Amino acid sequence: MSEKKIVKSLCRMCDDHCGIDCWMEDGKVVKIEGNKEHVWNRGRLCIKGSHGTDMVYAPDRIRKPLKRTGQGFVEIPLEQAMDEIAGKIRTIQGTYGPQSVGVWKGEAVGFAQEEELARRFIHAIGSPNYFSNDSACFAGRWIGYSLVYGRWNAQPDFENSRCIIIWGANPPHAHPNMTQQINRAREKGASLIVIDPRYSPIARQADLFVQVKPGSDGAFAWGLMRELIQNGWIDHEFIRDFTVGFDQVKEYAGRFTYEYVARETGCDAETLIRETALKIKESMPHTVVYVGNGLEHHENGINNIRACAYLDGLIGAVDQKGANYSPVGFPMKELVLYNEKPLLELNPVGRGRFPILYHYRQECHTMTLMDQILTGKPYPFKAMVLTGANPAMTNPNSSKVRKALSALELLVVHDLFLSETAQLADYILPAASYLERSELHVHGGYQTITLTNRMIGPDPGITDEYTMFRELAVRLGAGEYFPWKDEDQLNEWLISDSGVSMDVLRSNPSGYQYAQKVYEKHKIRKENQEKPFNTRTGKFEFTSEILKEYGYQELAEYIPPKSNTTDPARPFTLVTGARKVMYYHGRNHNIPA
Ligand SMILES: Nc1nc2c(c(=O)[nH]1)N[C@H]1C(S)=C(S)[C@@H](COP(=O)(O)OP(=O)(O)OC[C@H]3O[C@@H](n4cnc5c(=O)[nH]c(N)nc54)[C@H](O)[C@@H]3O)O[C@H]1N2
Ligand SMILES: Nc1nc2c(c(=O)[nH]1)N[C@H]1C(S)=C(S)[C@@H](COP(=O)(O)OP(=O)(O)OC[C@H]3O[C@@H](n4cnc5c(=O)[nH]c(N)nc54)[C@H](O)[C@@H]3O)O[C@H]1N2
Ligand code: SF4
Ligand SMILES: [Mo]
Repeated sequence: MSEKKIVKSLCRMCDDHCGIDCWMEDGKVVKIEGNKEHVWNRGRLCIKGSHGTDMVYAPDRIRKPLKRTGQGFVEIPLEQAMDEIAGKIRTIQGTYGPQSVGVWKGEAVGFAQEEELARRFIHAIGSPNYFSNDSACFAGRWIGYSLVYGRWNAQPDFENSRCIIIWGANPPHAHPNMTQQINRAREKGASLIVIDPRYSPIARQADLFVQVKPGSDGAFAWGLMRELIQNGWIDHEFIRDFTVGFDQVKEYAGRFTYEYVARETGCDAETLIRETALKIKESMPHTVVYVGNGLEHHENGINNIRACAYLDGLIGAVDQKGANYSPVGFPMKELVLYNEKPLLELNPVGRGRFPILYHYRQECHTMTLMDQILTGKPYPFKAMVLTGANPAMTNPNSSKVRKALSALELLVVHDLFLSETAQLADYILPAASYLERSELHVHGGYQTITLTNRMIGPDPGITDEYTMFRELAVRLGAGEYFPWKDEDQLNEWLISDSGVSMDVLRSNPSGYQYAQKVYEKHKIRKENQEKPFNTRTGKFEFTSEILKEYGYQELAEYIPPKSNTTDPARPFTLVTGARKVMYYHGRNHNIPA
């Protein structure tokens, strides 16, 4: 008789982590449905999620380690692959120095412990060179907001919002759950303003569509600030008690007249700034300003994002109901080794050129890496272990990326498929899919933690993220940093200071809410004589001393983008991104459905 059951877990076909019910029959997942009890997606799935089995059981999935030879790739046993890779890393580090090796985690294995494992591994073996997809993604937004807020973790509280500003994002294709939250707020009467060069799917639903030229968002944000300040539609109390640099903001905003903003953005600035400001005023402070990928993919992106972040402070929409809310984090133990082994003397790649990226994210710069590999300057870079990423497709200037990755003495790729990047590898290690791993995930906005379920495999030869790094670290003499037998033991250690046990997590497969929502925590911290914000001044920083120290402007200066030209021979600007719901960057193109 065949055994049938439903196992709960989280979808990982994208970073949204929807709750799923996996229908199992004889040890195989036969169907995936939405988990109605999970607070995040409440039973809904997108087309990627409901077709997860098509990826996990795809006929072209790599199931055995592959080694490049004169005759192409050949299958080898896992032990042999690990031994050979570790041997090569040891030789390369011996010849060129410990920093000649790096690790790269991609979007498929981002956040929480998987990202930290990559950081831990590379520091454990003596190199500071951690790279990720975030150089071309979230790092820009994270730094922009962190410069203003301190270490930023805010979540948009769309559902309680009265006014939603979607700025360079397209949730219907990129974030289905966010879209549902926006829809629920709209049903309760919230207004929606969309700022985008493109008449996007979300723009079609908006009350107000602000069509700006690419990269000119800073001008619109500053124009909006001028309008709010001139009308007095600002939160004087928040500004007085919790911010630094308001006088400079007021002065600088004065330059952003309707005429100037209209010229920069190409939109009817007077009407659109007035109408947007009015909607903000009517809903203050329950306004969410949500910034997406559209801003970080342009020149001066961080300052344009900072200007958007300023709006939160001006109108007091900080850690507020219906605004950007800063959840209480789950007290997970840290895997990173930045205190123990910072390795700054080894000159992390790109830190000299992009010191703020390193200062805020302890992350190296992927685009600079390509030049360093090709020139050997300032020092030789020879080996990379890459997991869950496909930079030959997703990093800018792909022909240069391919050239650089091909020039490495050792490229190891941990993936499910023979991606464009894996095709350049010396070794391909087959990776466990999300149904073959067990991890901890926090849904910040709901302050809920979920333990995912390893419900199948993995087959011998396939490794999960922890095992892959552990096997290499042990062979490289860094086993002391990977003492846990497997990812289950690791998970147990990660939550061991939290007061929440594995039993609690196992008995709450639809997520365990570890904290209640509390708004305006900066006020509570102030009363307790603690720093209200995690910035150097303890305030919401319109101006940044740290930037000044690194030789940058302390205010979020607007610099007109070079793409913004009046040259009639160059009337268009290329913007990329614009996701489709069924694809995920380079993924899913091999799935017929
Ligand atoms: N289905 C699917 N979902 C995904 C992904 C995927 O590949 N597929 N990727 C995931 C990842 S890693 C990320 S980071 C998120 C990204 O998700 P979002 O942040 O929502 O980004 P996009 O969907 O690319 O939408 C960006 C919007 O910005 C606009 N834009 C471009 N340039 C500018 C500009 O200068 N100013 C303004 N205001 N707008 C501009 C584009 O026209 C586009 O409508 O999506 C995630 N979700
Ligand atoms: N032109 C342009 N380029 C962009 C963007 C854009 O908008 N326009 N967006 C940028 C953004 S926001 C991002 S985040 C990056 C993303 O760039 P990448 O991080 O390179 O993301 P993916 O293309 O999704 O590559 C993920 C790889 O992981 C593999 N994979 C899938 N599941 C697993 C797993 O469970 N384990 C492991 N180990 N591997 C797995 C997949 O097969 C795939 O080869 O792209 C950036 N590049
Ligand atoms: S949005 Fe789709 S792909 Fe992303 S976690 Fe949810 S179901 Fe999976
Ligand atoms: Mo991204």
